[in-house]
Amino acid sequence: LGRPFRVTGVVIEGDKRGRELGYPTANIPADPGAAVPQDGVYAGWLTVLTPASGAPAYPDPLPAAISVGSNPTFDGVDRRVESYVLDRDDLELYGAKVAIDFVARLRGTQIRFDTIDDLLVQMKADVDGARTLLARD
Ligand code: FMN
Repeated sequence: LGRPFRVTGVVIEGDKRGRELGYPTANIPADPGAAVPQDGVYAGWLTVLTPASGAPAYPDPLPAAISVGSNPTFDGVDRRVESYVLDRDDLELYGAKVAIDFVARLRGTQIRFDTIDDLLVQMKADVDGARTLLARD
C-alpha cells in the first residue's frame, strides 16, 4: 500500500472489563467481509474522524496498542479490533467514528491466559513495545 493499513468503524461498548484491568480500550467490531489484519497485537495510531455528540474533538492521531481477536482468556466469541490509547484513560470515544492505522505487528496471535495477572504482564510488555516503536515512527 505504501502507507499503513486502515480500519474504520464506530466505537461500541465492550465488556467494560478494560477499565478495571487498567487498560480501557476502544472496541470496534470486525465486520464480516471487511479486511482486518490477522489476530494478534499491533502498534498503530487511532484517529477520531467524527467525535460522539457532546464529546471533545481529538484532532491528532493517538498512539495505541491494538488487539485483534476474540479475547480467548475471557471465552469471547466476537472478533474485534480493540485499541488501548497509550496513557489516556480520559478519552470519551463511545459512538465516535475512528480510524485505526496498523503500523507494526508485535505478536501474531492472541493467547488464552490461565490468570488475569499473566494477561496483564503480557499487555504491559505489548504497551511498552508499542511505545518504543511509535516513538521512532
Ligand atoms: N486478550 C486475550 O485474551 N489474550 C491476549 O493475548 C490479549 N492481548 C491483548 C493485548 C493488548 C495490547 C490489549 C489492549 C488487549 C489484549 N487482549 C487480550 C484483550 C483483553 O482481554 C481485553 O482488552 C479486555 O478483556 C477488555 O475487554 P473489553 O474492552 O471488552 O472490556
